[in-house]
Amino acid sequence: MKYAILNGKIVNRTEAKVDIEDRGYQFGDGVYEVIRVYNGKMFTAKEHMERFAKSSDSIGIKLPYNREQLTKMLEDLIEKNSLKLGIVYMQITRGVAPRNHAFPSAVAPCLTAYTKELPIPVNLLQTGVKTILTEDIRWLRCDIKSLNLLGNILAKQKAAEEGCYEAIQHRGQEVTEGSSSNIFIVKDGVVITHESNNLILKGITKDVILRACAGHHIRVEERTFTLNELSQADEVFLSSTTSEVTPIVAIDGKTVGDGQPGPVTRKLQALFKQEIEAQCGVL
Ligand code: PSZ
Repeated sequence: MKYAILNGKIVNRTEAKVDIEDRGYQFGDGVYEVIRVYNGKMFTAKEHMERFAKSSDSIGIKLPYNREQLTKMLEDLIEKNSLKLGIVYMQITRGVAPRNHAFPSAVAPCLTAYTKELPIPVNLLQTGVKTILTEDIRWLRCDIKSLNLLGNILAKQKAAEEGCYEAIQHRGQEVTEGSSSNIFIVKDGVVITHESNNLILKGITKDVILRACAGHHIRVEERTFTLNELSQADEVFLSSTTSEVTPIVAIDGKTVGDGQPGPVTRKLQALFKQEIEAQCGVL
């Protein structure tokens, strides 16, 4: 990556530095987005811009650019970096101010963005991944895509230490979401996933999947489900911007179904690919 965005301007990557008193650095006082790029085009860009605006609005950071300007800025960055397949990361913090928990008055927010090359994880999509269960210890506004990711990081690290790809979080008996993904179960042909409330991030991949279900007469229940339902599921999968629709084949060492990605998961992977190709061209 040769170039990055610093406060609305494309600069050399090496010049994109922020102050040690930036509130993003001191307090995690900011929000972010990760957008997938296929064939040099952003996938579901509009939805990501909307969520970015919503996250920043919910913590009282006023975006210095509108969604069209942000989109154009990221498109220019993708072009400058000749990115074909990867991600673009964008974040905004409340800005630079002497340390004090309360919001500083009249400080300019700090917007940064960069790109990263990233292949499609074809192997994981085909074979599926192993997961662990862990108690969800995060705050009660998981709908905000906050820079504060300690709960998520600790959950992911626990998974990594057990040789697993993802940690499935639960509050008591109720499954919420992965450390960086939404979780779905399939039971008797019905796709079940946590409703989008304050306890999870309203995944954009999740919404693409739910729209695909609606368009193909696949029944959906958006509701909380329990650890017991998870253990009895025919199929389990996760979704995220970079993991797309990834089958889950084991949870805490216990095989899901017959240990192979199931038919509904496979179907949703195919529909997801169709949607990518409709927006970004043939992969
Ligand atoms: O590259 C990566 O590892 C990524 S890119 C996006 C994510 C991870 N995770 C997004 C996410 C999340 O962090 C949490 C807590 N829940 C759900 C999701 C899925 O959101 P979308 O589908 O919008 O990426």
